[in-house]
Amino acid sequence: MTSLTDPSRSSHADIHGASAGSSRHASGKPELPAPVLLGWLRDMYRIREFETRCMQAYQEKKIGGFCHVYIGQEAVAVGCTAAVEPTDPIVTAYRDHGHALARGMTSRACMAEMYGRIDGCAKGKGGSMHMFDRNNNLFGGHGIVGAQTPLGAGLAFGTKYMDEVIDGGTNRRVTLCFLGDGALNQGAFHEACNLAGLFDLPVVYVCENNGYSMGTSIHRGTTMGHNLRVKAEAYGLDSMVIDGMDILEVYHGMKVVCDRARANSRPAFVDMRTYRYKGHSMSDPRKYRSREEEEVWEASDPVQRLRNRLETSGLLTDEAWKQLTSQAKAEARDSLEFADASPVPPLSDLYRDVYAERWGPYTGSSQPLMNGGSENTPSFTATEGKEGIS
Ligand SMILES: Cc1ncc(C[n+]2csc(CCOP(=O)(O)OP(=O)(O)O)c2C)c(N)n1
Ligand SMILES: [Mg+2]
Repeated sequence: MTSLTDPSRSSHADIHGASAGSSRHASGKPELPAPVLLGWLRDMYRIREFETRCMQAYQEKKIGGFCHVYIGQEAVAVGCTAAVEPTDPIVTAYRDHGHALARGMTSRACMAEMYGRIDGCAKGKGGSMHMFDRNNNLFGGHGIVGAQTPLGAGLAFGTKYMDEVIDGGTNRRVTLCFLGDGALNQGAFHEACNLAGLFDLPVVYVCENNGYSMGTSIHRGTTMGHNLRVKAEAYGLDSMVIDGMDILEVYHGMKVVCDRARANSRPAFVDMRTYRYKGHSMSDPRKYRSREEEEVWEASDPVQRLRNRLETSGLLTDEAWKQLTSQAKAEARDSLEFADASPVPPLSDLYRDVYAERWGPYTGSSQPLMNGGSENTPSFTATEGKEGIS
């Protein structure tokens, strides 16, 4: 099967190797090589172009169902993904296109999924909110607010169990579990934090605090909105506030948090301050906030910030920027054409990849039987994430 993984992303070995052995800025933060920074700029821009096209395709009714774009928040997915290894599990909510592309899913597989077509990452059965990529260790894409937070604890439990009980402590992993600020008020999140604290689970909860849960501002709907760290501290989690509009802050902050979680097998919580430029979903006219507020956030745009930084330091020429943007535009256009040409799944697919019978009783090695679809084996084994989805 053709690879659905983008082969041209920045290599994790480059990034982590550099931060381990390079010179340091006056700030004490490790210097990062130019190709890594240019790769991040490219990935953030690719996500933005991709989603701009998604919005157009949605208006043309090529995409159905719900669609929540990530525009404005790109530094979070790209910076966080760079701070962990490709083998570390990631799970997120429904605003998930950025995470999928940052993790290495191709824009073709992502767009075909948006279109509900057979070449989509979930064979067209999931749509916008359910980006899954098992070989890149992306475990969704979840539509119920907060539902992914116990899954994050479960993934961390799974990797810890495999590491400590089965593999003899040789392959420590850390799970990244993204959630919106609205999910802070779900009981599931608090249960998950309690278990993570109790069981020493290596999971980092990244709260993408964009200030709104649909049309409700965080200060109207959430206690201690000005200091979310106290919620995590109540469960014994490490915590940090990070400027999610600056990819360097995201990367460096997350590197510290994730390395610590991995080394100590302890959970952590990050209040990642960010902003979504567009409405909650495609049908939101954003009447609950002012244009002035939006402009303040747009002035600290993550793509422009990194671009300016690279231009000022002579690492990005006008020509290179033009090339980067035109490649990203071409990639997004290509994904639309690919999705349009991909077949609609046959009706018989309704009965594939569903459980054939109830799973149980659990014997320690049993797996649920799947009806006519792929084998349902757990996978924490992907290496560099180059295999694509099988
Ligand atoms: C349990 C549950 N309640 C309500 C909803 C409806 N709903 C969908 S998105 C959303 C807002 C969540 O906001 P937030 O967690 O801040 O994420 P953001 O959209 O800002 O990324 C709500 C209430 C839902 N999907 N699930
Ligand atoms: Mg929110």
